[in-house]
Amino acid sequence: MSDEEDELILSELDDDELVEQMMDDLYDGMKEEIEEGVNILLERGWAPYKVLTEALVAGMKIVGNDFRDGILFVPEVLLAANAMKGGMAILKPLLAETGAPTIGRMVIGTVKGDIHDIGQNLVTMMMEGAGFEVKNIGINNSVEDFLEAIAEFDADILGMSALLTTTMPYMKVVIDQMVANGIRDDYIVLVGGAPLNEEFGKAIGADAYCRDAAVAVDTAKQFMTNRHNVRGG
Ligand code: B1M
Repeated sequence: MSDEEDELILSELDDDELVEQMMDDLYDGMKEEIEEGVNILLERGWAPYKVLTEALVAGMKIVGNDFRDGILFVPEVLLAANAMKGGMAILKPLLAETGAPTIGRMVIGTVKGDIHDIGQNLVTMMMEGAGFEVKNIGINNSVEDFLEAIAEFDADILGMSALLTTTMPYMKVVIDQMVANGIRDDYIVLVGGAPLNEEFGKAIGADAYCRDAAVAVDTAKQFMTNRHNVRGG
């Protein structure tokens, strides 16, 4: 690395250069630099959601592509994920700061066999920011984990996340068990994760597939409104 690069001062970069640099830093798993970049963009008046999507999520997409193409390997991707989480931790309270009244309760978790949690953590943050109460039960959840959590938390919505083509069929296992227990229609079931699509969501009996966290918020709001209308009369 040259002296010039050693002396790079993030706060001296303009917005475009900084975002580009943050993508490089995310790629290199540099958590402190990511945290600093996030803080600088916020100080410059960027909305937390803009920082999240345009710097962090966009940066993670590049990591994902190179992981797919065999350029990056698990240890590097773990470091990138750790750097991303550092940035998300700063944004979390800001996204949740709307002071909106609770509009619904959701349990969310990644399905059995799957340990990817960045996407569902992001959905959690955005849902909380929109006024939902969310219980995030983490990774690698069995049918029993999901069913216990929705009952205990008195959830309106069950959200399931899967990032692997090998784990996404487990969502159907959960939904089938809900049907067998006669509780399927008591909950709104939303599913998401990179390998899913709308067709898959329909095929497994979910209420909706959510492409990203913003869609998850809109979809959840829509279903909650319909639910209240039905209940109200
Ligand atoms: Co993994 N991994 N990974 N990985 N990993 C993927 C998913 C992969 C696509 C990479 C690739 O090849 N391009 C590939 C899956 C291929 C496939 O199944 N077809 C893959 C693989 C193969 C693996 C391993 C098998 C690798 C190995 O060991 N050889 C292994 C499996 C581990 C396991 O789960 N059992 C593995 C491991 C890992 C790490 C541990 C290194 C790390 C995870 C760290 C962590 O999460 N704490 C990791 C990562 C980081 C990725 C990529 C690079 C990034 C995922 C991510 O965080 N994206 C990923 C590549 C990719 O997705 N392009 C990849 C950012 C996040 C914001 O997006 O999660 O899509 P996403 O969430 C979005 C939407 O999908 C949606 O909203 C979110 C926000 O907008 N959404 C929901 C998600 N969940 C939702 C739930 C909802 C609603 C919306 O409910 C209502």
